[in-house]
Amino acid sequence: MDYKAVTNCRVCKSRNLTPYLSLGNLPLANLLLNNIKERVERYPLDVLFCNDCALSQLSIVVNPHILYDHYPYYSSVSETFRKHCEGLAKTMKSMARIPERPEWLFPEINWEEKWFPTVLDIASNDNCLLKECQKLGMGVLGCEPATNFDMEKVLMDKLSSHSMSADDLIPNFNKFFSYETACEIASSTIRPMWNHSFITAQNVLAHVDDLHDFLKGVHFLLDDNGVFIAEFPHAKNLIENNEFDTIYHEHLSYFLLKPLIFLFVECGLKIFKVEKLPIHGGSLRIYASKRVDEVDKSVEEVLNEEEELGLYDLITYKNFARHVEDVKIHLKELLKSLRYQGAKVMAYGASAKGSTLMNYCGLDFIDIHSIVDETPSKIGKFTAVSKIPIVNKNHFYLEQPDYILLTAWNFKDEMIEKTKEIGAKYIVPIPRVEII
Ligand code: DWN
Ligand code: ZN
Repeated sequence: MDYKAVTNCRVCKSRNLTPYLSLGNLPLANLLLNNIKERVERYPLDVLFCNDCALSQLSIVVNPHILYDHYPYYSSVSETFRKHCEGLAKTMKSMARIPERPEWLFPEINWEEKWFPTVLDIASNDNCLLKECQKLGMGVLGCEPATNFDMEKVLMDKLSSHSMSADDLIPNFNKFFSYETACEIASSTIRPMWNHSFITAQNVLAHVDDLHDFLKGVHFLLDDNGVFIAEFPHAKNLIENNEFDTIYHEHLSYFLLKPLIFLFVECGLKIFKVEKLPIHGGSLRIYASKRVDEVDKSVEEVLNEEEELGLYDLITYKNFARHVEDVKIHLKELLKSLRYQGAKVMAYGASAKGSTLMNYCGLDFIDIHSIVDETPSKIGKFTAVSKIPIVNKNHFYLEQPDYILLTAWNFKDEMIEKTKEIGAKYIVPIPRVEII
């Protein structure tokens, strides 16, 4: 079976789930075709609201091996994201406290300068974060189930111009993270988890079906002074900014802080601080530990904000669902009128969210000439169903488009900066269709 239906809330196990948005039967967002005749499976893309804990979640779970055994998305392609990771690495370094043992072990050493923790990054992708941690001297270990990253590492390093010597190689557990994987990591000699270590999980919680098992693994590996740091798109931004294109089969959950606090407590972890980040259309970064003396006021502030915005009420989600269709109507109208004018429209970013946008709106190669993407593994392929060719950045200069649709609008500034000399106008689809 390719997928299973969700009957109980992933966080609180309630069966009181109400569907509020259906985007139709869509292909998997990161499925790219080698040729346009390939057969493409479609899966229902419907979102449910848990009336008990306010978690939004998809109505189905696609077999993760289909989604992730080969994963074409490389985090390092975006300089904005690399800088974001650099910031997180520096934050961890500044939080690292020397454990007691080294001080008495070698009293002549200045441990404040010399002590660096080990960072285990879950779903480490192309090591974007771990490379930044490594630059600061930290011990690093990745856990990434996709098999393609090792093979393409050299190519990616050239691309991101952050060269890697053999000494810098980052050990990776080629597995989905779970309690079982955590036990293997703990028993392995590959890189021991040290006292005061960090476990990071950027943009992975939303992809996990069994969150209890995942956090059991985190709890098992984390020592009493360790910190778990997770980042995920905040469902507040999904609703407020009409970011419906971030809904696709990989994203099983759309998190508010409230259900996560409940979940973490159940798993023996306490969230002690929350930060709002602009990355990926607006994300939260949460800090959690086993032992917490003081909870930062940011936790209460975010909870209050969620409540004031009505994010714990079903009606808010039903209203959101009504706005989603506006984008479809306006984008289709705009592209149709541009076609009648003879304008050439290309897109920038063969992103997963671009797949939802184009397939939900029913766009194809007649509306969009081609999509530029700088990820080597995406170039030369075609988007599923919409059948739009993915080409390298030189094609902007060859084709001289009149308009560029920003299918990765979350990296708008970086993309405009990189293409401004082309002189095209930009179509920004989210939160509403706009030309700039
Ligand atoms: O959770 C997920 C989110 C965080 O990232 C994953 N499921 C997959 C991914 O979603 P996405 O594909 O919608 O993300 P991005 O990062 O918005 O995709 C941007 C695309 O554009 C990538 O294919 C890289 C490409 N790109 C580029 O070619 N040049 C991006 C930038 C910034 C550029 O300058
Ligand atoms: Zn629930």
